[in-house]
Amino acid sequence: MKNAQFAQPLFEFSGACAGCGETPYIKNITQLFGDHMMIANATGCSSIYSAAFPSSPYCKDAAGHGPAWQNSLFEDFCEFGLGMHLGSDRIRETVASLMSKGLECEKCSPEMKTLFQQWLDNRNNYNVTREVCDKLVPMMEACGCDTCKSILNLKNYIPARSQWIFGGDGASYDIGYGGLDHVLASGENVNILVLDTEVYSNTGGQSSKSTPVGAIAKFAASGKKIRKKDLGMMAISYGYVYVAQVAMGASPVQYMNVIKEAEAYDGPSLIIAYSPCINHGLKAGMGLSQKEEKLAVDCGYWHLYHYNPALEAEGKNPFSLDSKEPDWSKFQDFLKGEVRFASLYKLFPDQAEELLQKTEEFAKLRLGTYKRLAGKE
Ligand SMILES: Cc1ncc(C[n+]2csc(CCOP(=O)(O)OP(=O)(O)O)c2C)c(N)n1
Repeated sequence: MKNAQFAQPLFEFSGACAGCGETPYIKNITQLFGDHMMIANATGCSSIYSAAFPSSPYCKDAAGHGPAWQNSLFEDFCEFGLGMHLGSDRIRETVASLMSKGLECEKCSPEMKTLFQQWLDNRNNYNVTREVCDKLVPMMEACGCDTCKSILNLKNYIPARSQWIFGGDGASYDIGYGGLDHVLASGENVNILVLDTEVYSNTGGQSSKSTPVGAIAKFAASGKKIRKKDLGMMAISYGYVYVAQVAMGASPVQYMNVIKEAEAYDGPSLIIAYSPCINHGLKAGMGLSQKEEKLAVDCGYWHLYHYNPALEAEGKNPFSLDSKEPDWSKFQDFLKGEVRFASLYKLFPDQAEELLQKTEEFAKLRLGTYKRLAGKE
């Protein structure tokens, strides 16, 4: 985690609220993969702070490499990302057939042929393909044969790409869910990051299926009455989707491991990232939003886990519960530290206690499910 902070972020100076829980996840992902990332962004806070005209926080490094970013609709962001991925994959197929042709070419040098072969053997490996690209491009320019000219027309597709899809919980759990499910089911190698603020943040905090029971939100003015949807569990049911729940402020190491593993997994990944938001009304202030993530995990409000389908093939349990046994005695205090829960005591004093006990009860039920999956119960 510490070393990663020496890498240049390719997401900087965003227009997000101070203390936003979403942006640190994005900043960190660009430190790891920014120079070869493509991002499809759902409409929501993350599209607004990323495209507040006339500037964008996405930038490039000294070599001119940086994330390619575009915003799509709320309801089709995952399909949009899948399209980006399939489009570049199709073009890279053409690069592959041209490189194979180059192997037979009389004009291409033996050194170039070694590089063509190296690319064909490692075409999804960014480091190898970037190195091959840097060496090959001047050689192909010098060679000038028809095959080299055709490859040079597609030179931006020589290095492997990392496809990301960003969206909030409103997009992921609700309005874009059909598409998210479809894209997960496709088995394609895309990484979906859900910036989970448990409300529709950008439009002022409407209730989503991620809003937990007891939380006050728009359309749930007296506190939400039913429990939160478990998006991760739904995705796990496929058995071939890498799924994780993270909270950077609670465990930066778990977050870092998950992000690297999810990106490396050759299939769909879904990372659900707990993101404190101004809509939560943190009594400690947004300056302590990372600490709030830790409090959420310590008291059992949020749980950390990852499900790596690759482990199943090795005969291991693919599900790992990464957070420690919570201290449930801190749960109600945690709720009292956020206006979205605490104001129930003022507005609906006769119902507050019962509803907020349900918040705790459902958090316990969720953890029970995770423990059973982890083989800890
Ligand atoms: C189909 C559709 N409905 C509503 C909107 C208006 N809208 C734009 S952003 C947004 C909230 C997004 O919430 P979420 O996905 O949770 O992301 P967050 O803002 O919390 O990061 C809404 C409702 C829209 N753009 N498209």
